[in-house]
Amino acid sequence: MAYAYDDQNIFAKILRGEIPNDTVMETEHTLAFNDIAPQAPVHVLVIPKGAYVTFDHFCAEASEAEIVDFHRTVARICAETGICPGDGGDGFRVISNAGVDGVQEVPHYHLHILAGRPLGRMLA
Ligand code: DGP
Repeated sequence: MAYAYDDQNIFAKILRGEIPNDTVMETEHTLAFNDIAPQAPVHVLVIPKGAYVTFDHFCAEASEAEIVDFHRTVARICAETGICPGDGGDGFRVISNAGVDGVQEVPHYHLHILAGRPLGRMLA
């Protein structure tokens, strides 16, 4: 695996405080903020603070503490937003785009949380 991290990407600038963001939740290893162009009533981006390009890069090289913190943060946001089916919410989708075929726009690993409307069947 050979990933070169571009520290001039937009999310790196957000992490350095060079670009403002609408923060939803922040932890030791993770930042979550609202997407600038929301595709649904709930559209939150969750990013690790570390320099990882894609899902596979993150899972291969991040520490267990970072990986657990990241996913617990995703789950906490879903719970606090009231979208978890197990708590009576209407559900959600989590997506991570990677590379050219995944149409990844920002080369800093991020996960989209989408909810608040019927999202349709999406396999492609
Ligand atoms: P993608 O890399 O294709 O998984 O999607 C990147 C997302 O990032 C896209 O939904 C739009 C969002 N985005 C791009 N620039 C900014 C920004 O400056 N601020 C915020 N909050 N979101 C951004």
